[in-house]
Amino acid sequence: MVKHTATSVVTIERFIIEQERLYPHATGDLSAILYDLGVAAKMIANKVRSAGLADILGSAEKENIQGEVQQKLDIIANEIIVKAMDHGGRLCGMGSEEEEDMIHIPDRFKRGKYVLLFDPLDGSSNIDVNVPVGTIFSVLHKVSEGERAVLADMLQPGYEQVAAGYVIYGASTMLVYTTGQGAHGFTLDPSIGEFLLSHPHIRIPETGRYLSVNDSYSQMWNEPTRALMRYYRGLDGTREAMSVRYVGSLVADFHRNLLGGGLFAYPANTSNPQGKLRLQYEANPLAFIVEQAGGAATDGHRRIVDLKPTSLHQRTPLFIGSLHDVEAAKRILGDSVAEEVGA
Ligand code: AHM
Ligand code: MG
Repeated sequence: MVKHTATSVVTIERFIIEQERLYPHATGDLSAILYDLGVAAKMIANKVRSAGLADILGSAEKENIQGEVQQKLDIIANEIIVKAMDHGGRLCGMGSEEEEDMIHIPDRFKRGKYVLLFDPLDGSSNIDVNVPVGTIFSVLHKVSEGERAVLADMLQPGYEQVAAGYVIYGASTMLVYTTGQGAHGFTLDPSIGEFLLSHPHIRIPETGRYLSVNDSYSQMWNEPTRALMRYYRGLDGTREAMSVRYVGSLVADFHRNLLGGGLFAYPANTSNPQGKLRLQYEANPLAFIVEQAGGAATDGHRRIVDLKPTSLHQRTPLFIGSLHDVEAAKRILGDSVAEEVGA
């Protein structure tokens, strides 16, 4: 791979092309998908930035100044991605956290050999209070015969992902992605409208500083989960206490922990016995990225990317982040999660 110095200006387009050259048989289709996702991300970033304003301007009649009916931003983000991705001729189908069924590519467009799974606007309940939200995506090869995607194409385990990434709409907009050659981050320069390479070869510290978990569920956790959280907080005297940081926006919590070291946990609880987060739209793509950065992800018993999905919107408990902290989750929870999942 070409080595970039701190002073090189590398656009995401150039970086994607350089990565493609590592695969002599690459057709350019995956590169085009990633590039189109970058364009969709810029469009969503623009909507997110003006969200508060649009609400004020549209509040009287529920219409904005262009006369369009106000829509929830997660629906808008969903539409932006579908419209940006459906006509490129590289995808044969999509799955979105916002849509119950698979999204087919209209007959008027050419179909390709990839499927795209995405959460268009994760953490969207945070929009109203100006807290970062994000988009998460996962790209898989089509495995079925025929032109159209079928459910089996969407239900592949995470280790089959060919690319995955997320966008965080925060103080700046960042896109982080992997194609299995490391995890790389790009920051949107709003003055030129380009994502520029800012975080090449991200490495997550092996032991984390931060613990991200919604503690208000502690009464609904099983005893091993409570013991694990006591361990992370240093209450059992075997480790230094982690600092608790919980935004409640997965991408924001994950991003901080990826760069600074830490663990995000959304364990099963009595009201969410399978956890809350979606395997294909949230857990798998972030697991691919964190593993590429030297971290890990588990449901407490098995590696996230080894789980075999059985439905499109499957949920999973998730412990993701710094390697040693994820290993602790497996060590302390392993047996109890194995019992819950019947493994
Ligand atoms: P969403 O996909 O409906 O936005 O829900 C996912 C979000 C994550 O971003 C976040 O980590 C989690 O839900 C927070 O859940 P809770 O409020 O139960 O802590
Ligand atoms: Mg989500």
